[in-house]
Amino acid sequence: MQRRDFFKKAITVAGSAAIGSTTLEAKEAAETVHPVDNQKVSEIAFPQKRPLITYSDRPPLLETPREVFTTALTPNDLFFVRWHLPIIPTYINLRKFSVTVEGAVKNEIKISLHTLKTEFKAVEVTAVLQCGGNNRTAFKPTTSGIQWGVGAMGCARWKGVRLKDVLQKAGLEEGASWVGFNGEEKAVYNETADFIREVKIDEIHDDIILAYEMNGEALPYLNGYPLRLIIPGVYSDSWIKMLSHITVTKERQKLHFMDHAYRIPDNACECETPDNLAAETKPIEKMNVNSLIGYPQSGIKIKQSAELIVRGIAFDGGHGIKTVQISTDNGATWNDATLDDGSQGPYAYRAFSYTLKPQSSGTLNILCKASNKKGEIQPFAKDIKWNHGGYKYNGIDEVTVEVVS
Ligand SMILES: Nc1nc2c(c(=O)[nH]1)N[C@H]1C(S)=C(S)[C@@H](COP(=O)(O)O)O[C@H]1N2
Ligand SMILES: [Mo]
Repeated sequence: MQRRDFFKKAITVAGSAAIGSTTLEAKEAAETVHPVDNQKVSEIAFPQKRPLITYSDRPPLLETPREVFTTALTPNDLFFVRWHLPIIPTYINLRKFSVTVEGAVKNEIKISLHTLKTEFKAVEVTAVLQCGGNNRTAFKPTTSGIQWGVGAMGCARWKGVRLKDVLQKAGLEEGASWVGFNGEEKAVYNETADFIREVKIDEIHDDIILAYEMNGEALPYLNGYPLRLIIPGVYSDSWIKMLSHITVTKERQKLHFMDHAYRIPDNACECETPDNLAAETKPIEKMNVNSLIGYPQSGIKIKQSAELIVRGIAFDGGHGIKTVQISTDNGATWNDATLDDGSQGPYAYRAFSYTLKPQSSGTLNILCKASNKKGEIQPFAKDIKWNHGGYKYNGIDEVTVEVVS
């Protein structure tokens, strides 16, 4: 891609993301970005990150390259990044930083990071953080939003305190039903909605935590330092980063990012067509079953005489992975891959491997398909149902390599 072109694209995406996902801007982004030539690792690294696939630098939109997905944990410095608003504080004073719990609570409280770490029980959970728009480029026709490839996801071990314990400290008022979460970043224009997401109080469980550590280190700045919400099993749009305000309400608030974004058709197939959009929508919420081949990557050459170890990861919304299967005959027959021991728990990636010996030289397609303990199976890419936001893509993954004798 020409340098000039690249900047033009970067600016268009940045502009649209900065202003928020009004239909017009989102549409503009979809029309201007060409997914294929965007799938390149940048030469520039952001703080605490190695170079990543870069869609915008303001706000930062960084994708993890496919080859990283061969292990159950994703390194912090390769973990993808997504922000909606561009003015992200570059300095957090930990002496002053606190998370405020306000609204329909008995006592409004401000809790410092130090208090969270010393006066609340520390808990840990390993969980996949996946954007609802991960692999959006696979939808045909193109849908609006960031044109992510396969790497708008990652899996980390999160450490922090239970949301439940923090809410209990403030004490809920009678009738309290929703909790809203807001981070420290700001929009360019006052008119732009804050990125606030809400969770239903009766859906809060012990694994929903306010995390201050990721894979044994303080959260990286771009992944929400110093504190973020972790909701295992659901898409990451509500995993608010740089969390500073928790607002309890009795009624649902009217919020742009709850009412207009991150919603899918509220019908049995969760699908629609561009000419006939669904009248009713619902939040995307629980993740469906999914898997990805991290190695080999499409385009590489494999020696026919050598064994090839296919590696990748599989996950779902917490029911647990049952099988990962590999096909080398375009889905006619399937063989079980070997899964890791699953000791990271039901919300984590399961790393898999499968050893194959190419039968002949020429083009070889390798497909991988996961199923979960609830009986859900990934569909073939051609059977994926379309939705206008390009959410929840989970088509069977495929890479194509060249076998040489
Ligand atoms: N404060 C804040 N938190 C946020 C967002 C945001 O824009 N601001 N985006 C959400 C979305 S849509 C995603 S996909 C994840 C991305 O998390 P990551 O940047 O750590 O990968 O953060 C979520 N939390
Ligand atoms: Mo997202």
